[in-house]
Order: sequence, then structure tokens, then C-alpha cells
Amino acid sequence: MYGLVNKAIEDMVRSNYGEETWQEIKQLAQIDLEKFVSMEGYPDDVTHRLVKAASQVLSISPSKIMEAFGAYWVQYTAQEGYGELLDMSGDDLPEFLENLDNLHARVSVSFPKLSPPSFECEEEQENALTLHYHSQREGLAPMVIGLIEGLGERFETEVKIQQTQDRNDGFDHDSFSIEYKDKSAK
Ligand code: 1MF
Repeated sequence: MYGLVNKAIEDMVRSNYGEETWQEIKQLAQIDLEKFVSMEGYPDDVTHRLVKAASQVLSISPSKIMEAFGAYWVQYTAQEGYGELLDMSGDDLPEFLENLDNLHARVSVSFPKLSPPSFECEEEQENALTLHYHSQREGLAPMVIGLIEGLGERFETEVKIQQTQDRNDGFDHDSFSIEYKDKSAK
């Protein structure tokens, strides 16, 4: 994945636990680089090693780390030059989810090494939808849960998420049921 992802993990760990803890995690993950470069591609294994090492050092399960990271990613990219990209992708949660493939298509134009996932929304009720998540990568469903939570924060929307289909159970993609309620709505 692009270095931006690893940089975001680094930033999350640093800002929550400090420099020393980050160095400990980096060492345990056997990352010998001085720093990550946003627009360079890194093997997914680097990201997986970071999550695994962070899990060991912080005594937090890998899936909880991925979930926290998903939420962090929404904030981080908004601050790190992708605010406009996020702004034009929707004014509320369902609209944003509906536009995710367009968002990734826009990024792919400039960064062809992007290997974007694909999201499909199925409206269930006025305030509920099923989100289908197709990815070339495995094991990122907990991150998607965090991403949706992060979008909930972004749009001040209360969200309830449940995974309803799991690739670990042999399905070809993960699915989530999402209930949402605008916090200003009565
Ligand atoms: O292939 C990739 O490197 C890659 C990296 C990040 C593919 C997708 C993503 C974003 N995605 C990560 C989890 C899913 C990965 C997968 O299943 O394969 C999160 C998608 C997402 C979901 C909900 C809400 C917001 C989301 O992301 C918004 C977003 C997506 C991509 C970027 C920024 C914000 C992005 C921008 C530039 C990138 C890489 C990703 O690369 C750079 C960065 C700096 C300089 C040059 C290239």
C-alpha cells in the first residue's frame, strides 16, 4: 500500500503513545527505514507487521488496532492534503459511502499503483443500508468498521455497525449492516 497508510499508523501511535513507544513498535516490526514516503508503494506485509507489533507492545488485539486505525484514517487524510477529496465525496454518510468508488477512481488517476477496494450500498430502510466491501486484500474488515465509525464522527452521525458476512467464513466478500442517525435529527 502507499506509504501514506504506514505514515498514518505511525502518526496515530506517536500522537497517542509518544515517540519511544513508536520506536519500540518499529523495531519489533523490523522496519529499518528512517521514514515512510507517502507516494511510494510498500508491500502490504509492512503494514501487517506494524499492526502485529503494535498489538504486542500495546496489548491491544490486532482487530481493535485496525478498527482504531480506520477511524484515524478519516481524520488523518482530511488533514494531510485530502480534505478536498473527502469534501467532494459527500455531505452525509450514505452519500459518502455511495461515492467511495469514485473517490478511489480519482486517486487512481494520479497514483496508478493504488489497488482500490470497491464498496456497494444497498438501501434497506430510510436509516439503514447494507455495505458490500470487495477488496484484493484480506483481513481488513475491522479497519472498514473503524472507517465507518470515523465517517460517523465526520458527519456527526450516530452509527451502529454489524458485520453480516465474513470472508473468513468462505464468502467472496465482507458485508456490513449499518444503521445511522444524524445527531441533529429528532
Ligand atoms: O492500494 C492502496 O495503496 C490503498 C491505500 C489506501 C488503497 C486504499 C486505501 C484507502 N482505504 C484503505 C482500506 C481499504 C484497503 C483495501 O481494501 O484494499 C480506505 C478507504 C476509505 C473508506 C472509507 C472512508 C474513507 C476512505 O479512504 C479515503 C481515502 C482513500 C485513499 C486515499 C486518501 C483517502 C489515498 C490518497 C493518496 C494515496 C493513497 C491513498 O497515495 C498517495 C499519497 C501521497 C502521495 C502520493 C500517493
